[in-house]
Amino acid sequence: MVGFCSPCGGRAVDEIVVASGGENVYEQGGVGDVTADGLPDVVISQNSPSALRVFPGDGAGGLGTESFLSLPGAPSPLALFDLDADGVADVVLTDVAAAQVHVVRADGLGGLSATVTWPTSDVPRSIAATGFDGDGLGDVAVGD
Ligand SMILES: [Ca+2]
Ligand SMILES: [Ca+2]
Repeated sequence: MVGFCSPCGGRAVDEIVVASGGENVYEQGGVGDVTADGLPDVVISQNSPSALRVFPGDGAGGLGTESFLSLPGAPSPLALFDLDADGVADVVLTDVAAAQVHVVRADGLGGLSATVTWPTSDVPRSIAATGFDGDGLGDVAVGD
């Protein structure tokens, strides 16, 4: 199916449908290169069961075999940025059930590992990751 992307100036884009597989509840998606092949990948948070799913882009409009990482709580909004400066996008996710943020490191080969969890002062409802202060290190902002 072809759709039209308003933020892309109305260019035609292909629509890719990722089947939920029944009882899975997808929360939010993002795009970034977590497989370090120069091609964008689709990243989806899922909170029933709680997990992060990564579908590698094939560069031709399709998606390859997914990587799956079980996470505690209820992962919801996510953001992608290379937080450890290894050239591979990493994923940060809010956990609305436990009021915390998970950092998931991608190894660039399809592997995912939850490396750090930070508590938040309230239920995190939005998240952004980039280099905010120009020191060369990734920063994370969380909104409640
Ligand atoms: Ca990729
Ligand atoms: Ca990285």
